[in-house]
Amino acid sequence: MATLGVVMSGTGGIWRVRTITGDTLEVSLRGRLKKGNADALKLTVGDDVRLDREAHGKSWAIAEIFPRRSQLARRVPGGGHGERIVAANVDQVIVVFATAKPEPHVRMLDRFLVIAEGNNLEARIIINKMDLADEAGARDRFRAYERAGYPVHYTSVKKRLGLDELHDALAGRTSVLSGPSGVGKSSLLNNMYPGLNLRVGEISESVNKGRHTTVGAVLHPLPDRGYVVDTPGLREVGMWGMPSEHLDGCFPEFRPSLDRCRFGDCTHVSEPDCEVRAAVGRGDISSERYDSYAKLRAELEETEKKWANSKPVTHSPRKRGR
Ligand SMILES: Nc1nc2c(ncn2[C@@H]2O[C@H](COP(=O)(O)OP(=O)(O)O)[C@@H](O)[C@H]2O)c(=O)[nH]1
Ligand SMILES: [Mg+2]
Ligand SMILES: [Zn+2]
Repeated sequence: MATLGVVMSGTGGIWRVRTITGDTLEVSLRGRLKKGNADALKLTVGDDVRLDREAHGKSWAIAEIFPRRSQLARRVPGGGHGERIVAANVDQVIVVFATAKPEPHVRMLDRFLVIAEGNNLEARIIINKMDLADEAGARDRFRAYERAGYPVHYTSVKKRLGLDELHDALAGRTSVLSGPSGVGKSSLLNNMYPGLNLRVGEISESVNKGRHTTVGAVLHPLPDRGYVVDTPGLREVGMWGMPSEHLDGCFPEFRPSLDRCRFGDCTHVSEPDCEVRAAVGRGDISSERYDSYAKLRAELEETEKKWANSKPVTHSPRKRGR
């Protein structure tokens, strides 16, 4: 007997899978799919799977992982090599910040957006707690993101602002919700989907503290067929060794300029006749976004240097591919 399902969460080798009939089963992974096995795909939240009933038993096991249409990956915390897949089959990344309490951190916002772009995922932004802000000021502050092409939702859970539009943007899609704790992610979801009953005011990171195996993300099915992935532990979010020369393409508003720099491999930091810097000078690219680019670029180059030094000497230097 077999059935199909989607992986909702996993800890310590036990996976919670929601089947197509709406049941939630706790299952394990068939041996030949386990990591260490050469062609095994590392199972993650959002994966579509086939479950088989164990012979002579009542329990089910994951027998097949279907190919992914997309994924969200991040670098392993602690600066190690490799990447961790946060979620599979993701349609969009939604980055949530608040106008205040906590203050928005635009560098972190830019970092999340680069991660979405680097994974070829659409991104949108939520600016919550609009009840604590002057509306015109808040919209001004995030105008550069709208100009870069990101949809920006200005919301307030307290005043119930912008929630219908946000609800529409989530319907029927798999969205990864990320952002610092305290900005109102759980409150937003509870308000739009009262059945979810997520804890408000709780730091999700602490849930898994002290455990050896953690598979951070949790997939929540939505009543209108979409899914939302709640991701703990994004404090350590990194850029999983993206090649530094790909970073400029992860800033959508830079793209029209990239072919027009004098040098084809322009880093847009100090080269003459750089069209990106010219666009910053004209005000076509926001200088804050450009500063984020320069900072992230330096960070990626630093990482590349470290990784190059730690490679075995028998290997000739080679560009990291994906
Ligand atoms: N003033 C105001 N407070 C909010 C709003 N949304 C959430 N909060 C409060 O912000 C705190 C953190 O909310 P929570 O949903 O747990 O944030 P999360 O950590 O991002 O999931 C709670 O005290 C909420 O009541 C809002 O729109 N306005
Ligand atoms: Mg929360
Ligand atoms: Zn340039």
